[in-house]
Amino acid sequence: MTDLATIAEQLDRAATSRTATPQFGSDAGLDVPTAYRIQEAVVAHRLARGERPVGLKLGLTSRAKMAQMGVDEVIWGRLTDAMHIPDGGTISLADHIHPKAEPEVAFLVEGGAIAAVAPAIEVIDSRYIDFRFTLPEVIADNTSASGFVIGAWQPVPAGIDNLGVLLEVDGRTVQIGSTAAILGDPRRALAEAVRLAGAGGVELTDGSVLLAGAATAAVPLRPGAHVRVVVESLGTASLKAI
Ligand code: OOG
Repeated sequence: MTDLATIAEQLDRAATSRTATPQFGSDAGLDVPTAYRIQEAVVAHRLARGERPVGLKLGLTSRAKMAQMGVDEVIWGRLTDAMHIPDGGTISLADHIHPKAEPEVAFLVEGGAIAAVAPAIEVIDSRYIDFRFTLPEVIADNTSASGFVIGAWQPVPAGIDNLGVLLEVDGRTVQIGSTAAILGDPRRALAEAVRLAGAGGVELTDGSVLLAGAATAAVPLRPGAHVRVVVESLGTASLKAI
């Protein structure tokens, strides 16, 4: 059984040195509750460097993502201010290991309810070699969280359970999906996040952002790629990889 702090340090070092780490394997004896404690310790390294918590993300909320990653349980991770990329902004590939983009819907949480919604892009960057991990391993790695772009916040429309979602790279559509892929209706994401994170003693305070999980599989970011997410009725969010 490897010590929690050692695993957390190894994952933090992989992120800061942009060098993927091997999986910990079954000898590490990781289970899900332990993995969330490691995640907390991994994020504590970021907070110690001055980052601020700004919200939570869900992962593997769609069949497409579960199938892509071979893991079939909803997971959650922590977002910090340093992960925020302005809409239309750039990300430097040199600051990442092997980043991928996925189309999402973001919620602004106030008073325990969804106050606004926005189209979003999540940048995931597994700290494990080849983006391969077990369920506890990806949880320990803060569910691959690396960056996020949020488009313009919108008032909550009457229905967001079946909006078309496109992921475009350089103007070409590379993934097509629907918000229905996100737990059947992305609004469920709030209840799931409250339940899952609450079990870990973490709350969505006023002003928190919640990323509801990808609607389609993720696509690798290549140098110069211009990525745009279009969510029907909500608008767009974009970034450029340099
Ligand atoms: C895990 C994180 C997946 C999502 O939205 O499904 C995720 C991964 O695929 O590396 O964030």
